[in-house]
Amino acid sequence: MFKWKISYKVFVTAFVMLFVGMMFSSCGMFDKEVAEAIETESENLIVVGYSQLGSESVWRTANTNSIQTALSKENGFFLQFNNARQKQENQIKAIRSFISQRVDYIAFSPVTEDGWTTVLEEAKKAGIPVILVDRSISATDSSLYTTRVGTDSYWEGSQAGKWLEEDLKKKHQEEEEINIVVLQGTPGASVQLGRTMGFAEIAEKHSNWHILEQRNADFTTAKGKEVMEHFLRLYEDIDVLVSQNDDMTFGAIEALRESGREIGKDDDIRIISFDAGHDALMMVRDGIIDVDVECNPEQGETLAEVIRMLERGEKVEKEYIVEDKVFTKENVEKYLDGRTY
Ligand code: GZL
Repeated sequence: MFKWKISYKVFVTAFVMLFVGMMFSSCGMFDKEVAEAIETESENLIVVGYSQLGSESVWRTANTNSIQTALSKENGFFLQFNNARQKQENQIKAIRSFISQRVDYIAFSPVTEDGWTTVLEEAKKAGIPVILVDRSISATDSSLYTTRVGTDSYWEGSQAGKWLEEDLKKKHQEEEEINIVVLQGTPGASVQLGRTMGFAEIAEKHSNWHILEQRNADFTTAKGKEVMEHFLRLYEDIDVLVSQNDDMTFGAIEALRESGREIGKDDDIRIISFDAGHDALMMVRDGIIDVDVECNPEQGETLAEVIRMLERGEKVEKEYIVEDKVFTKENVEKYLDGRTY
């Protein structure tokens, strides 16, 4: 059966020309140049519908900036950008609207890893390639997306565990009882599951490590402070805080300070954070955060390059992992100046 697949550009141009024509034809002023300008405007650009999961953290802002900068008109893209405000149903609505607009590509950062099969099957049926950015999905049918550009959250979690092993060894504390609390990110988010599992699998190797509680703090500073206050009320002796992003870490530090806990001294609570944004790295330099495992938000360039490869008909990998580092007081100084987020 012949499949109608008019591209976004043709669809928009036809609609706009009709609208503009109706506007001007009534007064005989239909301007051919206007229509041609509009057609030119969308004609030579790659149209990308992007659903961003929200704006919950410093990291997300940097990630959004990176995507909007890379997918600019000057770089050959026409970007339809939607902020889902942390709601999966908003992302699904946005993806459906991109499908009806017949964009050339759909890209999105899935707020949680489940619940995408139906809408991605609709995109597949419409013949629109889908690219995951940042987080991943649990869909068993990997043909539902072309590729993912992001980071390895399991690796990040295990780096945190390995740092704690080394730090305890360095301070001859590997035999001591270690009480740990964990501030987790959004429930069901692939990054939260990966970091949790990566750290837990290291912790399981040490019978003297005790994860007292892991609790969701939504990747936000406010929630991070609230949950840390809860931990401080419940647990007398906390040796390590694992906080799955810098924003929650900032909230936890506020709670610790308000509770009178001394932080930044050698025998204080160890603070392990993730993302490694500039402000958090200043705290690493000052000994307040002990280690910060980077999660590079600057994924826009890689996304743009992958789309260009697809445009040229080239084969792409199933995954593009952007490089992460682990920052401690010993190595952070030399990275502080050059950072862009
Ligand atoms: C990481 C990203 C996470 C960051 C948080 O891949 O999805 O979401 O760690 C952000 O800061 O909110």
